[in-house]
Amino acid sequence: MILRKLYTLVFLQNDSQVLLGLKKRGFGKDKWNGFGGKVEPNETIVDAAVRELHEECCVTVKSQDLKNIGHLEFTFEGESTLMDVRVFSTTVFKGTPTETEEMLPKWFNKNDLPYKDMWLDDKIWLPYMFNNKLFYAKFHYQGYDKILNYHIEELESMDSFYANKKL
Ligand code: 6U4
Repeated sequence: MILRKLYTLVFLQNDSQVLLGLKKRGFGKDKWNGFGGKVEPNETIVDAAVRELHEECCVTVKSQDLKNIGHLEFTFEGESTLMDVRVFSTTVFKGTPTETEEMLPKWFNKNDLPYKDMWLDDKIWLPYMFNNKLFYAKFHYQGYDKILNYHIEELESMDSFYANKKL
């Protein structure tokens, strides 16, 4: 039996840059990543995305400004959990990204990202995000530094993807 766990992942962008955070603790420590975390019981996915972004870098977004642009699934050899990660993006936000106990935020040029200190899968799907393409991708890892296999596809709409997907 696979246990599916829901997570959010939010990217703030402008024309040339994207905000990443250096994770200071927990899963993905020392990697540059988007902002997000577990969806708590009794909150919607988008509300979790808004909450985690604020908790991790003190930036405020309105839920209606967050665009769901992708769906990621991660499994790890020998583990029964599937990480179901809902990816969001926005160019509209309030506040200055500020370091917290969990994340050190920094703006990067989209064509000069610190890929060697990011999850290996990011370089496979981030180009979809930067080219405004919706995507679904799944990755099967051995440990945290090796992808055994993966699949990625462009989607026409997230709504029709979720309507057809059994979750
Ligand atoms: P706590 O218990 O508060 O430390 P929480 O913040 O709820 O945890 P966390 O930080 O474990 O959750 O969430 C993991 C974050 O990492 C989510 O935003 C999803 C993201 N993530 C997981 N695997 C990823 C991967 N391979 N590539 C990527 N982001 C990933 O870019």
